[in-house]
Amino acid sequence: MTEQAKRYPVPETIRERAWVDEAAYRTRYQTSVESTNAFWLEEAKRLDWFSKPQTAGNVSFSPDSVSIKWFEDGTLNACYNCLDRHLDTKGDQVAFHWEGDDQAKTDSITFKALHERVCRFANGLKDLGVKKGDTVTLYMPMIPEAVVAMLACARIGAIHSVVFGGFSPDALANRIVDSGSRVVITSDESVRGGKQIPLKENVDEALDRPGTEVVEHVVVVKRTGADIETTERDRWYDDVVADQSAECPAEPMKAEDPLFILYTSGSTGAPKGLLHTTGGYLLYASMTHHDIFDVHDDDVYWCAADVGWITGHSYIVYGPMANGTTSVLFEGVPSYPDHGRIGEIIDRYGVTILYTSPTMVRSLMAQGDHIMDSSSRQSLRVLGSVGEPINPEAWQWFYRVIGNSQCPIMDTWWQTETGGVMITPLPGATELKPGSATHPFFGIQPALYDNEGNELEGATEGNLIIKASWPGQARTIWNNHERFVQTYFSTFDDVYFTGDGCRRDEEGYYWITGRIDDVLNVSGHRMGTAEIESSLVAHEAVAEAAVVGFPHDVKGQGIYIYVTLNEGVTPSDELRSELVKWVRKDIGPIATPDVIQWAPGLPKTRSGKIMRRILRKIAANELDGLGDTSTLADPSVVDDLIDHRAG
Ligand code: 6R9
Repeated sequence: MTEQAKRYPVPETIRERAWVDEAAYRTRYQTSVESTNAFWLEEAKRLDWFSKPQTAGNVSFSPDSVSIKWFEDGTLNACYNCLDRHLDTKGDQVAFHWEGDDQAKTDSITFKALHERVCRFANGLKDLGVKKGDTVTLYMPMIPEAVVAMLACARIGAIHSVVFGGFSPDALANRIVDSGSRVVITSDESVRGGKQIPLKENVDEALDRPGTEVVEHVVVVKRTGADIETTERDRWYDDVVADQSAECPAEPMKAEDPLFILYTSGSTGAPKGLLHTTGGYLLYASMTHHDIFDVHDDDVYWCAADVGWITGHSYIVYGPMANGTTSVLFEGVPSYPDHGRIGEIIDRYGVTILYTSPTMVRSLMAQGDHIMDSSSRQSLRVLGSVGEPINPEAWQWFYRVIGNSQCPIMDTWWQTETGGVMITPLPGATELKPGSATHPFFGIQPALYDNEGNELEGATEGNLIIKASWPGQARTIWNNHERFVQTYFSTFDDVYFTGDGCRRDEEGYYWITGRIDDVLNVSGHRMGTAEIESSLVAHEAVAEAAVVGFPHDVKGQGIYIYVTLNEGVTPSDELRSELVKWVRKDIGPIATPDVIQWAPGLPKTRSGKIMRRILRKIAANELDGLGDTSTLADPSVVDDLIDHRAG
């Protein structure tokens, strides 16, 4: 039997105590799509509402009137649901076991202690003039203060916009300007793999850019104590919280009031700020977290993502905290001080649920099985994967080596736009097939369309769309509803277009095949080819650039760039490394090009459109399948590109 065809039935020990078994999945799924509103009103009881909603969805996917609302008449506070409501029963339970990059640096914070810290900082933010509806940008390492800051914003009704700490000053500046943030929260430095990254210096550089004058204050957490420059607008975090009361009422928010903005890459243009609102998002994050990881009170849960991504928002902060789950928060990287780190953390805290990415699995797999010898990982019960397709070999290794062949793997497919997981197994309900995200979560109605918008039935492959709304869905793009409509609701009528391709097998299992647009997925990080191209053409030596993805053993996809230089510029290795540095500096290390090929010409149609299909094939070294090149303005450029393939 091929690896891919192997199946993994639900382990008996898991089924016995699972919240959802196979029969329950079937009946509840049926109800969720047949009586959608009644289903979600019932599920809404998972949250504590200041006033309970009487209505569920009020949605239009029609392109001229796209509008998505859930539980409109309800009021609640996300922070209250994550902290206050646990205090009576779980006040002394650990909310986060924090482990620093240096493993000697740790902190275990109870729900009660976290509540106090959040209230003090929330009061501090108020003193800095932050009000309900204001946006606040966070540019922070994986330290407890990042969670404190997110929840403090939610507590007072401010909208947080978390920018991943690996982004450059320019990328940060663009996000600060677009979101209109009046306050930025950062730290002196961050530490990853023993190296310091100058976050505060990056913020200062970002705030030199035009448009950032809206920023009134920068709050700085002392992480390393590095000697940093300070300006008038800076406030030390410690000073902001000093003398603040540990009481701060949680602001009653309408379910549709914004909770956060999170920027992500699209196929064209600048990154877009997806807006998530309070009630529907929180319900969907907590319910998916509860059912997909089958979370019980004695679990210790670890999502090894960064809070700068949607996975961190939904499955480090809001989902687990709303469920009162004890979690691990890890500042460092899996390879430092050595590759045994992940296993050692699992043993140290008795982690029962591990949620990570295929890239991390592949990077450990490349080291060989022995790197797991320094840990037993016997506490693990359930594993999860997110961010990109997991190839069956990596799935098997994750299962056999990390999970000791005892733990089912939840391959969860979802997006920044979806707020929470959409297609996934459930531990007590789903027979697994390595590489398949299996079945839709409750309330989710996926379908496969051909390019003309006809629904395809049975075993087939096509464009993945979702037929009806769900509470966790993003409501709009900040400042640009038109782009929201254009991107997700104009390709096909009356459905949400995901941008992913997908196959469905004879048994109705879904297999995500990857992006069908010009979005790259490098180590689970989304990047627009257009963003990288516009960075390159801003360099004085570059006339034109075309970026495509190519298969990469560890990262899933690597970045392959074809560069046409300006007249008179001589290609050289120095110029190549200069361009690599240029992109890293402009966008951030996650956009580091893997391969740059000099291209005297790019394959274009007669109307001037770059034929990326051909460039992708050359990058992947699939030279037999170039297809029809007769529509090219100059077919000979293809031969030149093949002759000079790089990498
Ligand atoms: C959560 C997250 C979304 C894109 C998505 C898809 C890819 C995510 C996946 C997966 C195959 C999975 N993706 N999970 N592909 N299997 N289990 O990653 O959000 O950063 O917005 O990326 O990631 O292509 O469209 P985001």
